[in-house]
Amino acid sequence: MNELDSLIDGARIAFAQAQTPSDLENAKAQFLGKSGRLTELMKGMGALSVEDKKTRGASINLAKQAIESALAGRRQELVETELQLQLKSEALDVSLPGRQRGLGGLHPVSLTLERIEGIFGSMGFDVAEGPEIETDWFNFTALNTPEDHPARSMHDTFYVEGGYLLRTHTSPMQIRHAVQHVKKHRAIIDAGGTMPEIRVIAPGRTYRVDSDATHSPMFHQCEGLWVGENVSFKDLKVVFTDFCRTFFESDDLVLRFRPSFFPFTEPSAEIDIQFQRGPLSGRWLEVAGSGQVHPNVIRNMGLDPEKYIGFAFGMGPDRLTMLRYDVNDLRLFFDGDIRFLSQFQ
Ligand code: 2NM
Repeated sequence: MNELDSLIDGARIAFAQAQTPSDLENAKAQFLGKSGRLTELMKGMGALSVEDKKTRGASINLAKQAIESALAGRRQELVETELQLQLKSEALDVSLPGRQRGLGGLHPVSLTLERIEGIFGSMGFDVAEGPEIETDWFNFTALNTPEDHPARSMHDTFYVEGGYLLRTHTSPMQIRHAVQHVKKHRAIIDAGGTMPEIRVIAPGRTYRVDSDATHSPMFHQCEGLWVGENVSFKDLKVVFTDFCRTFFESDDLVLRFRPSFFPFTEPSAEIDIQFQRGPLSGRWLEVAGSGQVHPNVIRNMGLDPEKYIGFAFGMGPDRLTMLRYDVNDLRLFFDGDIRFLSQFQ
């Protein structure tokens, strides 16, 4: 192998060994640089004859071209390799699942309210919803609550600006609904005809100045009202018994109506339930208050208490939720801890 061929071979080997563009530039300098091997050969031509210079020059030029082409080839290879590495390191796995928005769900108390509405709905009750900021009239006076009743004190009720208050129960909604109903059927009533019965429940948020393990300043209530010309305590008992058995999915659930007192009903009764099976079996649990709507309240609905009679009840959906799901601290419902709340989905 002549000197020039071995020089070309040497260059190819050196270029092949270069792993980076800067390696390659160093290798290039060794052969094509100012004091590179090829340049040295050219400098050595000075002593040759004109004839020899021609042939030698042509040979060196060919060698130079071969080295430059080897260099260009290797450069291209390195660019390719670098691109492949970059593509690999920046690769996206398009088959990975995307970042998903968590599925929302209903609050356990909302689930209970939906359940209550479904059961009473199937028994022909409407659902009435209305203001949480109420007037003294709808929250107390219309419900036959005396001026000096302790529930009206600032220790028990949240008063807000303008003489308004945060409703302490959902009964004011019963009055609002009854008044609307009576207005709608005024003509029939005045003509001495038969007004369609009022059958309604009022679920929603209520507020009292109270806060411990079993009381929250905001809590839920659901009141029920049934007014007609021919309604009796028997109807209240049947409806509420059926409700409790359906709600707790327990056909042998027993109810007890215990005499009590409320300003808006007379007579009044506390309603207790007793499970016959399960962890709570045998214990009496208070779940609602009830009674025959007081004649003064019937009058405030715009009806004649000599002709119309009503039965009402009020229960706490928060407590019903605790019983149904065996939760022992009311505050868990209102802490907003997603780990607790997501268990009910
Ligand atoms: C209760 C207990 C007893 C009640 C009364 C009325 C109305 F509007 F007819 F007067 N609504 N709800 C009532 C009766 C509520 O809760 C413990």
